[in-house]
Amino acid sequence: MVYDTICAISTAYGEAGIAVIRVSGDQSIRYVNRLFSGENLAKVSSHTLTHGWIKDYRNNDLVDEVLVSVMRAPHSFTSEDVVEINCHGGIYITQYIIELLLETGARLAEPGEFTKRAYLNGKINLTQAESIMDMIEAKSKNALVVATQGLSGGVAQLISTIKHRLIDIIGVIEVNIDYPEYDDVVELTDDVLTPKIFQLLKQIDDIIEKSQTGLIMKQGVKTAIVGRPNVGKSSLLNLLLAEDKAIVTSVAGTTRDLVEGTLNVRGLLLHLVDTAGIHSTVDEVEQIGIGRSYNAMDEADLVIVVLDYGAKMDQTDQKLLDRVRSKTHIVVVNKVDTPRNTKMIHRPDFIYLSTLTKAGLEKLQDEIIEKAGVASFHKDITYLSNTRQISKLKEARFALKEALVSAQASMPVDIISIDLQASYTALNEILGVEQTESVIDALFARFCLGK
Ligand SMILES: Nc1nc2c(ncn2[C@@H]2O[C@H](COP(=O)(O)OP(=O)(O)OP(=O)(O)O)[C@@H](O)[C@H]2O)c(=O)[nH]1
Ligand SMILES: [Mg+2]
Repeated sequence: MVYDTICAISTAYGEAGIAVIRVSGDQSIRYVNRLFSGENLAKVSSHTLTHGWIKDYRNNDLVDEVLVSVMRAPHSFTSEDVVEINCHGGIYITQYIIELLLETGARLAEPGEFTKRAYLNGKINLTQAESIMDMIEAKSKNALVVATQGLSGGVAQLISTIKHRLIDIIGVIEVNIDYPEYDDVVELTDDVLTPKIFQLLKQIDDIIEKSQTGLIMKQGVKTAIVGRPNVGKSSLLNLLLAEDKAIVTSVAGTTRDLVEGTLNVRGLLLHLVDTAGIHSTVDEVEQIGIGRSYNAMDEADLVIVVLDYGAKMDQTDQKLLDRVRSKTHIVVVNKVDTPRNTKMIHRPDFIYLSTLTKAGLEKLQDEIIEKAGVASFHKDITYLSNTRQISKLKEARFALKEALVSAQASMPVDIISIDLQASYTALNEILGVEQTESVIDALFARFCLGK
């Protein structure tokens, strides 16, 4: 299928050394040639860089000195003729060149349209397209690892393996010829279908379970630091961030609003929020701050409750511990460099730490990795980390479970077959094999411009 020719600035908006303007479509070389002064781009070899000038063909004004790369179909990102203009990265220059391209007949690309073309032209499947976005958005090495697995086809391969096993099961029903000895339906469902479906369900369950790790690696963990005033919450935030971000004083009630920061703990992204110390107060400002502390705690994926080694645990500490019991949490007992309060309990699951001497910091980092559920993360495992893909896989699992129930109840095989087909359709949707136009449009609209 031939689409119209699109153009966009592929680099970020703003002033920079260079900017890249990308043009894709069967007219791209002709359109750029119109503004280009230098060698005839229609004659240059594919995948070469040509030096020249962009000229305003309306008045012959020179616009910019550029390097132009030509990548001919089908060996380009979109599978179409692609021309990239490397110009100087000025806001005016780039807008000027885009304006000229639009005048020649190109159309401004929509967000994600280049990647959408790559998908529509069969260059990449949907999981790969989604991975490109994930790569651009990756903020840690492991998030990038997960995304590159998708781009290099690991996720598609994983889904294809499941698809093949499912086809095998559907085949048992469709082509009973392989099992001529089973002229009895009950025997066929009991001996062949049930164990095969069961095995496949186990494999899908495993992928879905691991996808949680993939998701966490991609998105990071929202972590709230809570506790009574003066226990050292802000000191802990500063220690973890290795930066004096929050104000620390010996005055109780120093932090009155949320203080946020993001850090990388052994490849895991932690979105930290330091909160106002929780206690009962009549101060209106503090009350509002404490309300925010509770909200931050409720919204967090992980809560770090800080206690003071030199103080006796009181009702507020106890209330906080009760509140986080059902949440993923870590209890940190801070200020271990000071004398222990005799009433401070010792528990093996508490982390004893000093933000002053940094004693216990490594242990806390270990515990964060453990509690975040990513201790088993391994860069060689393929993780699903895209919520659309995961929800489709869950759909496939649901239909397969229905098929299992039917098989176990020795229902007629055509009933089982309907569920197996539904499962198959959901798997295809992960890869984008059977995808409606509106879903595709919505999906690529999330991309950035010029990608
Ligand atoms: N000795 C010692 N003092 C600490 C330690 N951590 C924090 N402090 C001190 O404890 C006091 C309170 O620290 P902050 O970090 O401001 O405590 P906070 O929990 O944020 O307090 P609020 O914001 O008021 O709720 C400061 O004087 C810190 O220097 C520690 O590990 N050892
Ligand atoms: Mg504080």
